[in-house]
Amino acid sequence: MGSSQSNHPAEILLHQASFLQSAQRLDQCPPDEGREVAFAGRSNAGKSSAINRLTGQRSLARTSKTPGRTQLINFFSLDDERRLVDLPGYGYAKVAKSKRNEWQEHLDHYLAERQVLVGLVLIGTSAMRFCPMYRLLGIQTCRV
Ligand SMILES: Nc1nc2c(ncn2[C@@H]2O[C@H](COP(=O)(O)OP(=O)(O)OP(=O)(O)O)[C@@H](O)[C@H]2O)c(=O)[nH]1
Ligand SMILES: [Mg+2]
Repeated sequence: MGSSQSNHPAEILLHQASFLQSAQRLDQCPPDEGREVAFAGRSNAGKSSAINRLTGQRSLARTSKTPGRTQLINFFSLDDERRLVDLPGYGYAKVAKSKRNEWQEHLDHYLAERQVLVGLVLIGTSAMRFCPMYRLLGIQTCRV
């Protein structure tokens, strides 16, 4: 991904992303209408950084060296009906176990119930590419 501007429609759309809202639970999410692509992966995998890179906005999604930075479900509007979603990580995070379990439960609900979730980008290390489970599930992997 280069940093130069292009006139590609997808890039124009991504670059106009703006923060919409955060939600702790499914019932606090925006109306279940339109389309969403969410970014998931382990804590500290680089989910928020990937959103910033894609949208060309350095601090749109908050990032940190400390695992467990994103604790809410964060929505970013691309236009009236399309959104990107920054999810809390799963696994290790530098927060109390009870709190972590709580947000993992909300995350599971979002993934299982959200009707407008049309895409899920899994951010991880290159080892993921060779995981038989992903191949079995038909999940496409790529290196960026
Ligand atoms: N070397 C390297 N570091 C990265 C990359 N992407 C993100 N980081 C760094 O990894 C750390 C975590 O990045 P985040 O984007 O906050 O990760 P996250 O998956 O959103 O983390 P949580 O919100 O805590 O789940 C930050 O210090 C980033 O600067 C990458 O591609 N390469
Ligand atoms: Mg994050």
